[in-house]
Amino acid sequence: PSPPNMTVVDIHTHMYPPSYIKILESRSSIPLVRSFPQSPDPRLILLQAEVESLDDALANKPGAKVPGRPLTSDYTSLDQKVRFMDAHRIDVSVISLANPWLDFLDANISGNVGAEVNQEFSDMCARHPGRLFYFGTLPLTAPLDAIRASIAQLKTLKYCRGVILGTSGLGNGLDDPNLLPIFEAVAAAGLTVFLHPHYGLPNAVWGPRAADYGHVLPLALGFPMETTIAVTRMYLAGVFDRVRDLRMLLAHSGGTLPFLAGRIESCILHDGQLVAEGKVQPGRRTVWDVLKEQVYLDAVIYSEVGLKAAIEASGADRLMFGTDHPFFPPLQANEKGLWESVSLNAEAVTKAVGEGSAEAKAIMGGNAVRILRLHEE
Ligand code: 5CU
Repeated sequence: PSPPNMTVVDIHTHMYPPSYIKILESRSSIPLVRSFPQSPDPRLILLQAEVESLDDALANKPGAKVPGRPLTSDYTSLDQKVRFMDAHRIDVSVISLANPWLDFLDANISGNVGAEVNQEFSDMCARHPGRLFYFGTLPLTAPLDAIRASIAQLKTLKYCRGVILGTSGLGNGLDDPNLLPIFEAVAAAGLTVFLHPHYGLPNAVWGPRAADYGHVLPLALGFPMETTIAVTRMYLAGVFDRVRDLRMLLAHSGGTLPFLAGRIESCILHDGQLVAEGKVQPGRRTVWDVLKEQVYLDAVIYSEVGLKAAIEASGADRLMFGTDHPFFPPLQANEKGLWESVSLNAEAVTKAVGEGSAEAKAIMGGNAVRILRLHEE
């Protein structure tokens, strides 16, 4: 158990259920799972930035690096998830399918796969009542009716508290007007959107020496910029005003949104086109307003500097602790099975708001219990 008077909730923690792994094993383009003689575990290859190393390894190119990341039982086993929670004194986890969700599935199968995956998550939560909740997954490549049916299914599933969403939407991003009915239906169902990156930035941005830098550039910079751009596009398209009940939890403390909100606002105020079109009226809701009214941020930023910006932007009552388990495992196992990626995030909370403070308790779990209604079964 966590320290007295403190419930620890992890709202950013992923799994790939067995049926999903089977799909990845059957694929020949990313995302896929493949075994290589150089690696004891199968490899999970997800990102566009990993395609070159995948091709080199498949072609047995001399000096080719083993691509992707090891697919350990941490990604697939519920028992392992609960062991991880116990080792890190996490009382409750809100689990979600990891990227790239159902984004790559053909329209004719994604509705059924989505229904199966969402039911698997529900069944996993039912095995640990009160300790596990989840964010479901929408079959966004399926026809609109199937997406609506999925939202209706998720609304009835006892442990579901929201939907995890990437930035591609129906294929044209989250400012796509065709996505508005989906956002409206999700909001009306009382489901929080957990916005998570996957696509990063185009590979060319990382330059010709990208292979020398491992996964650092796409993960540390590409992921947060992707989130920042997606939410800014939504803001500029007026999505938050059109769907006032929409609540979005942004991964990685909102990417760089808390840091860049002032610059976004200034660019809006100084944009001749927007001003001429009457889009910059006095009394309009600013990015700052949306951050405080419709956005929640996770606390997965690994440093008190980023966390303080998130607190300034959205408020300590809108931040929620997360781990990003099972990504970022320790490279060398330690005897207690503790993960540095977890302690960095927990320490950032302590350093930002003080150990044992009311804000620390809220960020570590109280906010999640209130916002995601985790006291209700
Ligand atoms: O290490 C990675 O690639 C990832 C990923 O794909 N998704 C995620 O949530 N965290 C890290």
